[in-house]
Amino acid sequence: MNKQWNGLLFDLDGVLVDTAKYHFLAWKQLADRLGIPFTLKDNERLKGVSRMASFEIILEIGGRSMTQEEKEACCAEKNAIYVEYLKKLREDELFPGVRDFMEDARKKGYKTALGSASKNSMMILERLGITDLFDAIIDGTKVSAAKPDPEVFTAGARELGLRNEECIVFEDAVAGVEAAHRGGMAAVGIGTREALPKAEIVIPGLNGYHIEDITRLLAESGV
Ligand code: B16
Ligand code: MG
Repeated sequence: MNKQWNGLLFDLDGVLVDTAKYHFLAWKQLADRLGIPFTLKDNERLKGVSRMASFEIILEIGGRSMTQEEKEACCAEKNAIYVEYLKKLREDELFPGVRDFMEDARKKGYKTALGSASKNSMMILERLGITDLFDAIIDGTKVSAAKPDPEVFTAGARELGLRNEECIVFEDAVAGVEAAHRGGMAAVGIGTREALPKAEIVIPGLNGYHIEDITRLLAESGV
């Protein structure tokens, strides 16, 4: 018998919208000021990683060290720049097919939650006009442990009133796939198999998919 899935947990950046490009522009502006070389390739290492952990990677690239106070000031400086970009985020930046996929799944009885590291999640959902597509919103302001710790997803399942095993996680980052597995959930990778070797299944994006396609692919993969 096929497994009964009841909850869908969505990462934000890289699954619903590309905010990574704005994170990059903001980090780049800070890195330039600090005289640290920072490239788009370096930015890949920051995906799914918390704000402070991202800055620590940038300091490591520059071979620099700072006091905790200085690091916090730099993170605040970067966030202020990032928020200015978010103020200009448009509804049409929502990835294609996301709204249809989620509305369809919700009509079919699935519960939905956000599971994002971003402390700016609420603002992003509001700018995209999709806040009401979620039964629960778990973001960086609500959890203390960052992915690959499963907290952001297990808190989502709990708020939906579901067991972890009933939930499917949609993730674009390796740390997020690991978080899903550590929480006892199945992971649908958004991206390429090369980038997400451990996800149960990988699709390029939600566009054109229905929830039945996902549960069928999961069943075929042996979950
Ligand atoms: P903030 P996700 C993550 O979002 C981003 O991928 C990551 O690059 C960022 O550092 C992190 O959120 C924290 O974001 O600075 O807005 O709190 O992929 O977990 O949705
Ligand atoms: Mg992500």
